[in-house]
Amino acid sequence: MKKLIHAFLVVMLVSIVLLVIISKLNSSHGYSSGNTVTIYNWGDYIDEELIERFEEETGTKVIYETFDSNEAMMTKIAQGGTTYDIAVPSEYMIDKMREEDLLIPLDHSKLPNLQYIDERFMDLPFDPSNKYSVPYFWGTVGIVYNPKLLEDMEISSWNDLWNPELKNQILLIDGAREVIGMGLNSLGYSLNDTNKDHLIEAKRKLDTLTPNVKAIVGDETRMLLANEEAAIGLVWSGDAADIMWENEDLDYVVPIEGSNLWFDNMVIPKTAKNIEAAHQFINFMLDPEIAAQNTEYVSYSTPNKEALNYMPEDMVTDERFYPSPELTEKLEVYENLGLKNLAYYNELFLEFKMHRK
Ligand code: SPD
Repeated sequence: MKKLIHAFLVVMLVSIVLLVIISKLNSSHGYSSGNTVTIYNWGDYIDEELIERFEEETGTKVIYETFDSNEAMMTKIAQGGTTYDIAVPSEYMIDKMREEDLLIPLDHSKLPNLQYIDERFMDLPFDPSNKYSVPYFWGTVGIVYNPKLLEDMEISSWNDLWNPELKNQILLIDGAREVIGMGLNSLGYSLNDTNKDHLIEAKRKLDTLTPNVKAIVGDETRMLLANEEAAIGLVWSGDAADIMWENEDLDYVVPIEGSNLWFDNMVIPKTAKNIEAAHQFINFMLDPEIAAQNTEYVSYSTPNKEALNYMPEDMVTDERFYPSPELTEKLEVYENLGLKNLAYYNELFLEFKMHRK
């Protein structure tokens, strides 16, 4: 028995020594569970050099993961089992996450750089007083097109996409709200319509677009359009800006019937383990010079009005990506339509995708 106790004590001692060595090794690299921050963001939505800079400046290691839709992001966070300290949902999803008690209120005293955000992007209906969220990027949904491939075809309306000459030429965002929204807008209905007859009508109309749809894709859209493998894309404005930077022949238009104005904001989900570092990272991204560098890299529109002073003139005066308040007022922001309606949008979108096969 004595031998057994002795062996047990030796094993315990060795384990403790090993644990101390491992934790010392981790902290000598500057990392321990206390100084990591885990970020969950859209794909291609940050200049990775800034992640390194944040790590160097603060000694906090960044773990970075990406998602490609609001729905996928929310499902993962709601399921639990993750330790995201920051996520970047769009407006309607922020409202939904708040409703489902998935967000932690922000401590504004730790976000002094919030002063640089343009008032137009603060205190919006999906998050009054910015209790839970801080603006990251904003933009529109529209059509990027290649006039060279389209000869003289005019593209200014959603309905132009139904032209039979566009067979197999269109790429669509893999997003239920964007695609069903396009169907609704093309019929003159609101992007937040919940009338079942209107939604079915929009889905039927979308089914007739099928011959023109080459693919429903995510971040690959940019490469396919820039390489002229398709002539048209339903895209978020920042992707259009990026594609047009790669291929100057392309252009971007927000259709005459109207479209979506969206806001992606940083939030701290309930899954957060390092709330202090989350605030630090958010404040870092709000610094005007950092925000300017990130904007130039990502190509989306920044809500940081001070950052505009650090950016190239031609970028900030391009009305296609910094539309006037008069134009943005005519666009619609997605509303949180509630669980049942959002599920119905998803169901119709899935049926539309199946219809293509
Ligand atoms: N590649 C980054 C894409 C981010 C776009 N977010 C837009 C969401 C609009 N609801």
